[in-house]
Amino acid sequence: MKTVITFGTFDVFHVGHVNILQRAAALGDRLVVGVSSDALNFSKKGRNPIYCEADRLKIISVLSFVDDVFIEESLEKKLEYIQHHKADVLVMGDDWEGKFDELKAHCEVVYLPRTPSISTTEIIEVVRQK
Ligand code: C2G
Repeated sequence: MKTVITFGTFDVFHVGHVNILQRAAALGDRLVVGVSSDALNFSKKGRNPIYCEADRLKIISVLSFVDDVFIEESLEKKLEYIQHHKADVLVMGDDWEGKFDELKAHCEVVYLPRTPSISTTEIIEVVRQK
């Protein structure tokens, strides 16, 4: 049983999120997703997410290719989460390329290319302008 773990805020859920989660799931038998807490998102992006952590967690948890979800409280706790969930592979989007290479001592680390031309930030901008 190969377990894959990935992380993200997944705010205003869109097809780029679907694509990376599907590709992550295809790398193993079981996909576990850490969803950033509202506080972690604020510290990373300097704004509150549109959807609160409970709603973002619920959306990810009902996806057919996701097996388990949890709230990610801190970027520094990646190793703890990997060990707790017995993950064999860490998947991150390539906007994080190189950032988690030190974890290669504990599991496989794979950076997947982002889906072009879609982001939560751009969706928020477009909706604001209407
Ligand atoms: N993503 C993607 N293509 C897009 C947009 C996002 O592949 N067009 C991917 C990102 O690369 C990331 C995942 O979708 O792997 C979630 O994206 P975000 O919600 O923006 O995640 P982020 O806030 O970067 O949180 O511990 C790390 C963080 O929790 C990652």
